[in-house]
Amino acid sequence: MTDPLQQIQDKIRNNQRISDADALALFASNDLLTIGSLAAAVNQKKNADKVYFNVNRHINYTNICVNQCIFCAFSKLEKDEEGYTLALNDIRTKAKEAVAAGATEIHSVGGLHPRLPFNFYLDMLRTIKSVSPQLHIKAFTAVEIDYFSKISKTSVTEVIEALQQAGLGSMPGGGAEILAKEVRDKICPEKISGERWLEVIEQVHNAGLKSNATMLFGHLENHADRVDHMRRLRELQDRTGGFQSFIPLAFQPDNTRVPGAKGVGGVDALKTLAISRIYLDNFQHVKAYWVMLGMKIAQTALCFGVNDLDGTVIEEQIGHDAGADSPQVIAKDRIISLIRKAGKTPVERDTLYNELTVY
Ligand code: V47
Ligand code: SF4
Repeated sequence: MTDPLQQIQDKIRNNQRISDADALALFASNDLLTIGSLAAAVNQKKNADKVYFNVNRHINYTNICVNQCIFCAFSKLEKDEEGYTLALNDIRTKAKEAVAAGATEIHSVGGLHPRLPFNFYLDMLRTIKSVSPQLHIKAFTAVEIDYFSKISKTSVTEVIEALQQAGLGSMPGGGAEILAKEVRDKICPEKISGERWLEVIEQVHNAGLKSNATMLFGHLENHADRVDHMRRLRELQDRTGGFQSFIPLAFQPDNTRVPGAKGVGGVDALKTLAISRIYLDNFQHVKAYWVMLGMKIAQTALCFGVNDLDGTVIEEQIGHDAGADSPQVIAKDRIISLIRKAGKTPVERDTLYNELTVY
């Protein structure tokens, strides 16, 4: 083991936080197996052998978006043939299908539509809740919350309160991308700033809602940008404790406008997941989102510090529009089997990590 890794190992053993320089040293190291075993040790202390998943369904209510993030193959303009907006009846049908399939969660995000009123989103939440009050709705990103505040001409606090009253249960972690301005200026210039993303999420947490945090990696960012991103999340988590899981999203390059984009290799994916597990000592969970990673890397990540495989998903669009070659849906039995074959204990959870069944 090389010296910097030895020092980091000592810190981990003594339950000390690793520094930004340590994280950069880990990114610079080619000793993937040592990094993985350090991350696995951190995770073992936090979560033992348990690996969580849930039964959920995605509903992307519209792909029409006023932003044009260059990494996004999902968004369309209103005039585009492939642009769509789901009617409330379609949303009701999808929620019913989800309940019939045993889902406990609806995960719902969409584009920033130029003409839908804020009431549409409130009606959508009420519609899903009318199908089953027990369904947990994890919906909207900080980007959307900021947009709703603009279109409704009300404060972020009022928007969050109205959404909560209509049935919002928590928020996913999207829209974070890479928080650094220099990268955002290139990949998503119209999107809210990294500072604004953090500010909105702080208000979400202060309102009592949990959220996740993502990091889109493998495009134009460098290792320092990734560490800067994680540092800002760690600082916010110290203040609010409102993040549940960290989700590194492997960039899918097809149909996007990222120059020279090649996608993420297995080594980079596993290293990034492992380093995030070591660095984010105040996050309980690190999730391998199999849609973007592929099932084989997602399963392997369970030996590299990851303790969550997200859910059954059903009808994923954002990653598949950008060429993800994972399936559209994965059966619960298959997730359980993949977790078992990694030598771990599968635990079906609800969105807030209450344990439903230990297999
Ligand atoms: O914010 C867009 C990303 C995110 C691409 O919180 C892309 O449980 C890869 O946030 N390649 C939305 N990623 C998805 C998301 C998410 C997914 C699963 C679970 C959770 C959770 C959250 O997808 C966007 C953006 O960062 N994205 N385009 C692409 N080409
Ligand atoms: Fe719009 Fe979100 Fe796609 Fe950006 S990532 S273009 S905000 S849907």
